[in-house]
Amino acid sequence: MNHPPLNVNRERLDADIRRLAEFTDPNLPYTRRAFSPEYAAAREWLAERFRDAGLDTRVDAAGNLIGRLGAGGGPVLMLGSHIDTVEAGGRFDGVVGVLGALEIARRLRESGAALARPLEIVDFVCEEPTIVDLSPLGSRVMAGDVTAEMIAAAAVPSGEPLGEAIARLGGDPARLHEARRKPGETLAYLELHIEQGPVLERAGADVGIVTVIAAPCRAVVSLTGVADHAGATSMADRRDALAGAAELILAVERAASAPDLAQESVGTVGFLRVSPNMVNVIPGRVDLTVEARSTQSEALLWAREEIERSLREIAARRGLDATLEWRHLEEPVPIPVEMQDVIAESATDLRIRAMRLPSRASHDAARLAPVAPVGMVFIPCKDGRSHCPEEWAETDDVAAGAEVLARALLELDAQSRAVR
Ligand code: HGY
Ligand code: MN
Ligand code: MN
Repeated sequence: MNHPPLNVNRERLDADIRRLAEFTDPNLPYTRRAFSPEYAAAREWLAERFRDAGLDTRVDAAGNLIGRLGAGGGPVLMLGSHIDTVEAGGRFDGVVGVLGALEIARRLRESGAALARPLEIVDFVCEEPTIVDLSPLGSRVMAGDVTAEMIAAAAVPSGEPLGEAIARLGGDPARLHEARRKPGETLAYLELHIEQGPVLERAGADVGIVTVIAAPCRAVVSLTGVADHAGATSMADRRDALAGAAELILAVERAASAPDLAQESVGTVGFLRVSPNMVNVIPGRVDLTVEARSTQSEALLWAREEIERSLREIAARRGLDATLEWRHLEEPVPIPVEMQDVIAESATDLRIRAMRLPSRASHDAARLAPVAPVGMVFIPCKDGRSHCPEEWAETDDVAAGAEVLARALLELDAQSRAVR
């Protein structure tokens, strides 16, 4: 690979990351939920930055923000990620991928490095599970995995119809099919992302080459017992929905920590709502979410079946009614070895210490895999923390990751010249 380093502008990248972090819910650190006012304002700012960079900028029918460098038709190269966050999240999850892509596009223009293929950089709308069963929304629409009918039936947490929320961002659900990419239309999709775990930092590696993306499976669960007087109801007479939920939470933890699954699987109850949620009332109902993830399909299936079995046993023993609905099912996504290798070679040429590792988090890349060869470059994050205000990545690492990504992009572009 004899491509000159792109020399991403570290100071400009740092300033963009700091500025984007300012678009947050004023009452919460680093909260920019998809479709929120702060998200819309951040989108305006980002679109302006795309235009300043000389990119042909538009919002596709799904609400994805797309900046294009290079005219001409035919298959494109694509870089991207997302700028929406979880609640009280961080400043780098998704952000380093979008701003890293923008910086690469700017440096390509400034350096005059002409690509053979058009380059599109994308901020995918609603990557985080703001809508449990449709996120990551923008990349799934692009891959044909979310249809107009599914959008028409959905609403954002505020109750606003999802179609209207998408239209507010400049999308057009009535023309959703136009946002779809068929296999062959995208030569390669590359995503720069923080690892969101501790592996790179502990290994002293500067970048990670993702080998497989773990699959998140998410279920909504309700447990219904009998709300009653907390003082006058004997323990033997109770049907306490929250006590049942407590047992289920531990059962999820056990299922994910089973000896032959450990390391590959995780399980979490991240959301729980108690009704009526009063100090002197026995909880009559609990609604919660269960999430199971693994890089191994069979482990994921086992964990899901074990969680369902536990729920049935707990409900029967405690006289509770229980429902469980898997609203989001994914399979682990292996990264093509040739995509891993082009990234590995790129890091070697740049004398950047790299290692291959699985992604325990999920990403837009996972959803684009059915329609494009995908690759991911990870950078370390401090103490492996993410999805919290403590999330931190060094700008030097972001710049190094962007440099590796850019070199891999240039190589994929060069390889595509050979195939006309
Ligand atoms: O949950 C995830 O893995 C991603 O951050 N949406
Ligand atoms: Mn995230
Ligand atoms: Mn992310």
